[in-house]
Amino acid sequence: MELNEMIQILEKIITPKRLKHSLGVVESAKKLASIYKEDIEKVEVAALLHDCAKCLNKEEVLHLVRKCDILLDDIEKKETELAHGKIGAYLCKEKFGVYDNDILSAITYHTTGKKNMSKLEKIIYLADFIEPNRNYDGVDELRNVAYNEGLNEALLMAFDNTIKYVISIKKIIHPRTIEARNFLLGELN
Ligand code: DGI
Ligand code: FE
Ligand code: FE
Ligand code: FE
Repeated sequence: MELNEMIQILEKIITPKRLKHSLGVVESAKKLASIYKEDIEKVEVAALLHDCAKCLNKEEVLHLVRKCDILLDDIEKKETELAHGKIGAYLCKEKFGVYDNDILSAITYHTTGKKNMSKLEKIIYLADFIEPNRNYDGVDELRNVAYNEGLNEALLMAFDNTIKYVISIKKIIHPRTIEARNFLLGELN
């Protein structure tokens, strides 16, 4: 399927704002892919589709999970926001004809990260944080590190930001987020 056709389907299932964000992620992810030598076509598809399940509500998520044998852990069932990666990977196959396991994994883990991430997974995780429409304290520094210092250095900052944010709103930190950060510290030294 061509990217334009994917965009036409996305327009029906996510909001205009979410589509704008997704196109921003495509832009940032392509930039990272050219710096860090990753397959541009995989990066484009993963970035464009990463949030395809973001606009489903909790009922829709739980309905799909029951109907389609999608396995969520207890935390993902409780905080369904954390499930939009797994659901998104399912929709990639069902609605977009995307079966590439590298792409599906990058989408599955784009919210929590995981230990031992591939380059594609790291690029999608980071591009989600630094795309041009994002605006939060520290975003310019994160962009600078991502584009000029290294994927792992930027990724550690992104995990630290996320973990602090999740603590500040008193929500459960998914163990994958912690494992991702701890594993990364090993890769950095
Ligand atoms: O879908 P996006 O908004 O573009 O970005 P995302 O998929 O990275 O989701 C970000 C949200 O996920 C953000 O509100 C923080 C939340 N999040 C990330 N890791 C965790 C988490 N929320 C909880 N409760 N626990 C986590 O470990
Ligand atoms: Fe997301
Ligand atoms: Fe993210
Ligand atoms: Fe996103």
